[in-house]
Amino acid sequence: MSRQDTVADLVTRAQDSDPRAVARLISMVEDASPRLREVAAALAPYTGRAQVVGLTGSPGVGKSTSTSALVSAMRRQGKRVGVLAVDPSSPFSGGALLGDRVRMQDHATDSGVFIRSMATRGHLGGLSWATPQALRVLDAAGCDVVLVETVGVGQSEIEVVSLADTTVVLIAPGMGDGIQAAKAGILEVADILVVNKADRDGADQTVRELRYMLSLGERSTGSSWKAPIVRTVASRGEGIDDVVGALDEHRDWMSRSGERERRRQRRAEAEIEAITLEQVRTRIGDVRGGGNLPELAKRVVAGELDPYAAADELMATVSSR
Ligand SMILES: Nc1nc2c(ncn2[C@@H]2O[C@H](COP(=O)(O)OP(=O)(O)OP(=O)(O)O)[C@@H](O)[C@H]2O)c(=O)[nH]1
Ligand SMILES: [Mg+2]
Repeated sequence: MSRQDTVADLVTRAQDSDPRAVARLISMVEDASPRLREVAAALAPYTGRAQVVGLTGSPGVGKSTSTSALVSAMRRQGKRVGVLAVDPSSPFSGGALLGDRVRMQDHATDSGVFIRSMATRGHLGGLSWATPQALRVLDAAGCDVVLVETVGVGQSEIEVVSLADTTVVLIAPGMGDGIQAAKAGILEVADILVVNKADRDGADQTVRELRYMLSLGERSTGSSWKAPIVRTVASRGEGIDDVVGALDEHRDWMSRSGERERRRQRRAEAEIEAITLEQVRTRIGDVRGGGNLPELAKRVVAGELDPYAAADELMATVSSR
């Protein structure tokens, strides 16, 4: 693949499911290549088709195993599937992480599956910036479903929710995981709850706890969607068809109820906001290197100007560029 490939060529080839073109486009958006804008513009007409499914849950709960099993089940239905494994703690990117590579190797030679790991550490705003662009690439490449796996570390769970049409929260029996999830507000964002490792003791208890806690929450949400609780043994593929069924039901409900449009509208708003903030930061950075920031600061120190008024002046310079 030469550097001279035009963006339009890459997009055409991605649509013909050329994995190298897909990988190249994702790298371009991830590295904020100078051609990022061109890529975004070229992708825009082909996006909006894929169902974006976020999978989240504590480390080791079985997200990658479940993702891999879901890919197999969806491939049997003839769907094209994209997988984005987002690791907010890792600086490594590009190839799959070792463990995931092992779990995903069944799909490595399948031309209907695109798998990509992304590291978001060091990205300003974490998931909010690079991941939606990678999603657009997979969407434009004709994926029917894109599965986004994120390790559950606080904020990233909430971020994956804002990306997804459907959010799946995985919980393992015991360890008070269900209660922890309720405390962290994660149950509220779950469209589908999966109790994985149902081969372990305590699965019934966890399902009961979750059902009870969901019933408490139902009164306040007012939504006509009631999050189902599905039991799985992902490592043996058990219950995976039930998850696929729940995903299909949720997708249908989303389009019927208008919730899909509402979520996508919010998602686009958040995306525009993130890009704008990034641009403002960059321009303020430019201002720092020779603009009027030092002068404004002097006047604040001297008591001639309050910091809010100074910020207004700085914003005026930034936005007039
Ligand atoms: N007993 C049992 N083990 C499982 C099941 N599903 C996954 N595992 C095992 O649990 C371990 C962790 O699974 P992963 O799929 O890597 O979990 P993960 O949530 O992706 O982990 P991180 O990405 O590190 O957060 C692996 O050893 C799996 O084989 C299950 O249903 N039952
Ligand atoms: Mg994993």
